Amino acid sequence: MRTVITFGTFDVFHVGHLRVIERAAALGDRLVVGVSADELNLRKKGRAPVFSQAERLEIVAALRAVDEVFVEESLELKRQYVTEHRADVLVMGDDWAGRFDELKDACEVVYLPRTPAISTTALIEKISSTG
Ligand code: C2G
Repeated sequence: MRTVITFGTFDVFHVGHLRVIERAAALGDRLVVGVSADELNLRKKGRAPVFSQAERLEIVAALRAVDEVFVEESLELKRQYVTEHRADVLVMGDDWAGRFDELKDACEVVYLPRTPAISTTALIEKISSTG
């Protein structure tokens, strides 16, 4: 059993999120997803997500590719999450390239290319500029 773990906010869920989750799942037998806490977003990005942590968890948990979800309380707890969930592979989009290389002694670390031309920030801007 090869367990894959990935992390994200997954706010205003879009196809870029879906693709990274599906590609992560394809790298193993079981996919665990850490969904960032509202508090973590406030602290790191200075704003609350559009969708609450409970809503984001519910959406991600409903995906066919996802076996388990949990709340990611801190960016600095990656090693603990990898150990707790017995992850063999950590997957992130390549906007995070190099950022988790220190975990390579605990698991395989893979950065996947992001889906171009789509982001939560761009979607929020697009929606707020129409009408
Ligand atoms: N992503 C992607 N293509 C896009 C947009 C996002 O592949 N066009 C990927 C990101 O690279 C990431 C995942 O989707 O792997 C989730 O993206 P975000 O919700 O923006 O997550 P982020 O706020 O970067 O994660 O420990 C990480 C934290 O949870 C924060």
